[in-house]
Amino acid sequence: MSAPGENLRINGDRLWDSLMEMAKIGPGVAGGNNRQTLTDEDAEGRTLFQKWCDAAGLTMGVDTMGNMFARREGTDPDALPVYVGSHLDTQPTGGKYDGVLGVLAGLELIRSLNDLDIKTRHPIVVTNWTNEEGTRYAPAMLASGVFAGAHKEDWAKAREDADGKSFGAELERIGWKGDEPVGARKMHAFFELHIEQGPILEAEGKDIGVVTHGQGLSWTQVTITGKDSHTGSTPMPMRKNAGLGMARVLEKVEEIALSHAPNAVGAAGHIDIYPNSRNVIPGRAVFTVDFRSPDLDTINGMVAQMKSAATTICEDMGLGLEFENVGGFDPVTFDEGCVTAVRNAAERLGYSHRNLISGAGHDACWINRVTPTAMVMCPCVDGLSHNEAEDISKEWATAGADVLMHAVVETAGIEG
Ligand code: HGY
Ligand code: MN
Ligand code: MN
Repeated sequence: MSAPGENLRINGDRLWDSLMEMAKIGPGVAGGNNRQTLTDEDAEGRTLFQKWCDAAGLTMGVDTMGNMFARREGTDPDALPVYVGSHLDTQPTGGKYDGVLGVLAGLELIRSLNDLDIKTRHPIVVTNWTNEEGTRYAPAMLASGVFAGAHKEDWAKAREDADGKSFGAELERIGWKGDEPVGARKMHAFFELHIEQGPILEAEGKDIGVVTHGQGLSWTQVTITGKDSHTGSTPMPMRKNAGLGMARVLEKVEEIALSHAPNAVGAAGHIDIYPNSRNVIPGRAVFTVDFRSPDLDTINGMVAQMKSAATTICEDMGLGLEFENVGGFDPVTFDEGCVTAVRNAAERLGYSHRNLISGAGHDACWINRVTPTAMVMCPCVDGLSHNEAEDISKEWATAGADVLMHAVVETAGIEG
């Protein structure tokens, strides 16, 4: 495969302007974004992305899960396309760059190829995967998971949000249900640029993360039931306090994760308590335990330990207990050839780099099941993400997009 010209660089100012333009859609309350999947804000962001793709001469396809595919023709129309992209949906208190950088850097490399009138043999397709975050609709990476055959489409479309609105109904409502059968597209390779969402690259002064692996994750939804009763008049020994039961289980989650340090993490980010009234003993607690590790046995071991501890706690307290698996995927080893293309690109461009295991899950983790896949990462300030204060520099974004372009173009093959 021919390597692209040394002078091939993206337009960092134009990329940054596009990031700032997209960040205006679904603003948060502290400088970040709240552009949750299948909301009107998500629809607005999709429309802006579609407008930019039209202006770049791309042909847009949308599948029945709302995944967007913007195609730039190659010189060989029969060659399978090289895909590049990430997600435009955000956390409720999300940053401006998580996911968005990967989609808009994919668009920027197309814009730069257009500027330089560079053709590639394989077509290139820029992708926006629906519902990567998994906040409104669990699990995370839902639509890329359906695309990769990890989830059934009907099951995914039946997922409901906290207000009982289904994924399928909301996708129709915002007008982004496409007609392409999900998963029908075949790929030559897939590359995703993403902020690290951790502290390593910044701490080591590295420009680029060459992502060799991704942690696996398990999401177990735990429901503890006790008895609503008066916080004043109910004697302590008579209480069935589901909130207290949850607190004891969450202490155990922390202990279990720390017992598998340094390659394991655990917490509960989603917690609902009922009836959540100041003077009522909580009768029900529903929370999702998020365990992660690069090692599958460690993940499964932590889940088993948590279930055993929760069972003992609830038996001792006379509380009801239910478990439901609401998401997960195995640890990922990315494709050697694609990882090498990323590493070669960083070397060629003179960017400092190091191998990295992704702590967060990404659409690339599922797409790696159906095509050779790799990720490029750039640093983020203090490693902070899933927080409105998430921040990166234009230089980091530009370096990541330059490496993404070289890896994609090298894989797609420059023509003429
Ligand atoms: O949960 C994750 O790792 C991703 O940010 N959705
Ligand atoms: Mn993301
Ligand atoms: Mn995220």
